[in-house]
Amino acid sequence: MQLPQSKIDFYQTNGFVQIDNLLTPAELDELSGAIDEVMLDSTAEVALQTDKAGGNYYKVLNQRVNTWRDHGVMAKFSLNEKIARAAMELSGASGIRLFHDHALWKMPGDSKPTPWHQDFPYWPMHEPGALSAWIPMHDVDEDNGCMMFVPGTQNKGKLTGIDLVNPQDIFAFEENKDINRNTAVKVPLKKGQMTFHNGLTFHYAHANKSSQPRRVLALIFFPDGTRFNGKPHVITDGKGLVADQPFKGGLFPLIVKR
Ligand SMILES: O=C(O)CCC(=O)C(=O)O
Repeated sequence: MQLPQSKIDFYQTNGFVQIDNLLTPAELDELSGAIDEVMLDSTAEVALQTDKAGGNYYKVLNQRVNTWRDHGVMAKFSLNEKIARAAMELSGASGIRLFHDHALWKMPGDSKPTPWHQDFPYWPMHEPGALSAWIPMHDVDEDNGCMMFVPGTQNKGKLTGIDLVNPQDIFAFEENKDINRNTAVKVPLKKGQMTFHNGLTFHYAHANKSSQPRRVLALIFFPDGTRFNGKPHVITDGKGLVADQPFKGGLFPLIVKR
């Protein structure tokens, strides 16, 4: 095992966990340089979603997906075996595939929080189990967009997806009346620390009140064997996937297996 059992137990119980020093400072510096390049490269063949809801989405997140297909150094990290192995150990999967990578910049200025949501309702997958690694390029705290998680909420199952621009209050859902939002845990991170969270765990990120972009790489992994549910999604549209069949092939690479 690469991770201590205590980290795996924490993740299984709470639906998120902090992991330290999976990447070396030199690796993080290399990744940080590459993520800057892909975010500043307007020719890259990636989905830039700033036009959603008349540009208001930009106040929440400025994002690009599947940077690994455009930039070799991003590929080196998005397909990094240490990170994927951690995801495999935490999730208990027999193998881990990459769904997509996600450069997540929260811009300074009129920044909005990323509202409380689950990720899984947005993903075109039948089985839950997918999880994200959230890797900041620098220190993050409540002033520049660190995350919060509500422990145990991964056990709520799949709920209605939240509109990230005009958000519903997930805590007001009838099925969530038993959840106390004050149990949410704030997770400031130092450079070199990262979190993993289950796609079902309720999470939130603070607005960026600093003067610099908050720069994060999120990697979305799923257990080998997860089946495509046939619903539209920017990552899968036009890729010839067959509904109800497991994801496979080089677009969703199997990075590690037991
Ligand atoms: O980085 C953010 O602001 C939110 C990230 C998020 O929701 C996620 O990685 O699932």
